[in-house]
Amino acid sequence: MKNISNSQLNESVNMPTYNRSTLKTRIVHLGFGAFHRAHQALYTNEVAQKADSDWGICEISLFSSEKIISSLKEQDHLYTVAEKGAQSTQVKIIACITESMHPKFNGIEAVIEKMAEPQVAIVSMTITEKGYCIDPATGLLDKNNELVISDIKNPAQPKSALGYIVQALKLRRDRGINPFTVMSCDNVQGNGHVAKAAILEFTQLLDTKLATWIEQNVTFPCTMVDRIVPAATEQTLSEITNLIGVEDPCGIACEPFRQWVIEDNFVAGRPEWDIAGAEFVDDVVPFEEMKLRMLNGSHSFLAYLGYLGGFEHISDTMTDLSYRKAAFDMMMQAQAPSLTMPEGADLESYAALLINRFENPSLKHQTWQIAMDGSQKIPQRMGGSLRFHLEQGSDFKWLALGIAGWMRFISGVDEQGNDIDVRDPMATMLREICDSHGLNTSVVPALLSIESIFASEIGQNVQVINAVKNAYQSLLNNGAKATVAAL
Ligand code: NAI
Ligand code: CS2
Repeated sequence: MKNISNSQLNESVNMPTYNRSTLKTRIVHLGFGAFHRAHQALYTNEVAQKADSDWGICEISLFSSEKIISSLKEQDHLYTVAEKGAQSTQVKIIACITESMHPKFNGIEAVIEKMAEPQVAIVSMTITEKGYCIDPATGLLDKNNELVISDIKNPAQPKSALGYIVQALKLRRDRGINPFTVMSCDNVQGNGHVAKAAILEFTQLLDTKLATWIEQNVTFPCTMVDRIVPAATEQTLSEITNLIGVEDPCGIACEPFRQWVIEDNFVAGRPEWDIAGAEFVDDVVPFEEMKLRMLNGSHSFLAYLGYLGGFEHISDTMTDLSYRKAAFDMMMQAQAPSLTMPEGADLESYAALLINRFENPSLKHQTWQIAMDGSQKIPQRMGGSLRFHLEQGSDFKWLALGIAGWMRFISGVDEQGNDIDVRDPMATMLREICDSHGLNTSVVPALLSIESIFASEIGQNVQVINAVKNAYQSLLNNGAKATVAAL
């Protein structure tokens, strides 16, 4: 079959010039999704291109994605990233992937054996917020999670990412092989701390000695990751075909901007990602908090209110001045005051840059896509800042409207009476609550009392209940567009 590895690409496309045969699988990555393809893999590719690096990646997806992994194999692990600015597009070919696996093709044992290979120094992850099997409000392991229950019963046949990592670390300890670093690249507040806490708690349930060994030997750096990478569509893939000259089912489009701030805490070495623009720092948490609250918080706000207001993409919401102003105010009035940043951080410029990124008309980032998994996202995008405003006695109307927008969205019916496809790991429970109340403000306290989303000091707070009820009532009476305009 004609593909990127065996065909003449368009003349304008530059293939990396480094010697791929010198790369070793020193990173195993879990979650070959849209984001990783345009972020960590691209940084690693650039390091190989610019320096004498032997860091290659084995790509593994534990859930679904069989098709993308088999396509990647068919094209010799090469694929395209198209960086789409408002005016122009830059194409990059990524060549640092050494191999790929999927438990469905290779079996669970082979995947664990790969992670246990002595030269593997980092196991990294983009497995979405729900992949950590935590209670979103507390950030601690959810022992009732069905994957956790199954993995504790049958640890040699894990299903969760936690189960795979722990099993691989067990093999390494038993064989006297050095441990690897576990690096989360998900949008999770304190992602390294959360990964560590979840893995240790999980291991405690299996083998306390192993838990102690992991605690003493494995590192879990926190990372702040940023690049807007919408899910690929037919249109994206056909644009990529036009740009490179052959079809690339693994191709992905993203914005030109990228940022990666990494806590420099690696137990077995790491690539020099700084060569490609990453920053290594001692404390990532303030940067993570800034990004999660200002970018992702306003993204979720725009996703719920935008979807309800009839906007398909984030860039469409930016063409409405009320939405644009509301997003900026959400960043500056609701989120920025709640942050403690290192000296010199300029949050106003950061907010202006975010609005500019959201405006990019070439990126077709669906409001529906961002609205997904709200139960996992809202606590970290809005919970911390809500707590801050309650303590300060300051205005939190943007947060109240964002939460009301989520509640209206998960009702499953839009403002025209059409069904909404609500995707969330807690969808069944949310559906039952919404159905039992209908489109009525009585649903607000019922949803606010779900403690895994809203800690009781938030969910039971009368001020919060009233503010969200008012916003919800306004959405019912006036619709999303008018409510945002009146904010
Ligand atoms: P995607 O849907 O393209 O890929 C998701 C990946 O996660 C797939 O490889 C899937 O196999 C894996 N996965 C899903 N559920 C899992 C589970 N329970 N356990 C283990 N693996 C699981 O999504 P995308 O865009 O790659 O985003 C993934 C994550 O990356 C996001 O949730 C977010 O935390 C982070 N991220 C995404 C950005 C973006 O703009 N797309 C930007 C910054 C961070
Ligand atoms: C988005 C993020 O899907 C979402 O929830 O808010 O994936 C966002 O695009 C990235 O975090 C940008 O770095």
